[in-house]
Amino acid sequence: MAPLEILEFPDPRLRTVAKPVQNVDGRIVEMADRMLDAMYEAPGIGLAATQVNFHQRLIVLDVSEKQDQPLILINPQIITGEGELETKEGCLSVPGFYEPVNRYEQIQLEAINRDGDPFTLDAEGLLAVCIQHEMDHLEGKLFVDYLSNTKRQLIRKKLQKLQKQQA
Ligand code: GNR
Ligand code: NI
Repeated sequence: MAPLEILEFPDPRLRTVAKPVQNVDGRIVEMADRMLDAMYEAPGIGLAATQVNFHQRLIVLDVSEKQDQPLILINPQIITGEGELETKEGCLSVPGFYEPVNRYEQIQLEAINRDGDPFTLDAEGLLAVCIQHEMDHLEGKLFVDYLSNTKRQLIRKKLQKLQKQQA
C-alpha cells in the first residue's frame, strides 16, 4: 500500500477537528499500523491521524530510544494534568522548526487500545508532552499556535516558499 503522506503547515486540512472513533474495526487498526510505519519512516516520535488527512481521534507514538515500543491511542482523553514542562517541540507537519512550548509534566489519560478495550495511562516527561502535542492535532491545533504571531508567520512564509520549490 502507498505510504501515507504527511500534511504540512499551513495546509488548512490540519485545522480539521477529528471525530471520535465509533468502532475499532479493521479499517482503524490498518490506519494505525500505516501511521506507525509513516512515523518510524519520517522519523518521528508521534503522529496524529489529522496529519495524514484522516479525521478520527487516533494517535500513535513511540518515545522509546530503540523505537520498539509502539503505542496506539484511540479517543484519548486527559483526566488530570499536573506540573509544567517546557520542551523544544518539533512537528512533522512543520518540518525544520523547533521552538519551546509549555505542557503538563504529568498526565493521566483514558483511551481505547487496538483491541477496542478502554485503558488508563499515567504519562510523564517526553511521553506526556508528545501525547498533548498529538491531542492538539486532533483539535486542529499546531505547536506554532503557541508562538508569537510574528514567529508563526515567519515559519509559514519559509515553509510556503519551500513547498512551492518542491511543487
Ligand atoms: O517527532 C516529533 N517530535 C516531537 C518532539 C518534541 C515534542 C513533540 C514532538 S511530536 C513530533 C512528531 C509530530 O509531529 N507529531 O505530531
Ligand atoms: Ni506534530
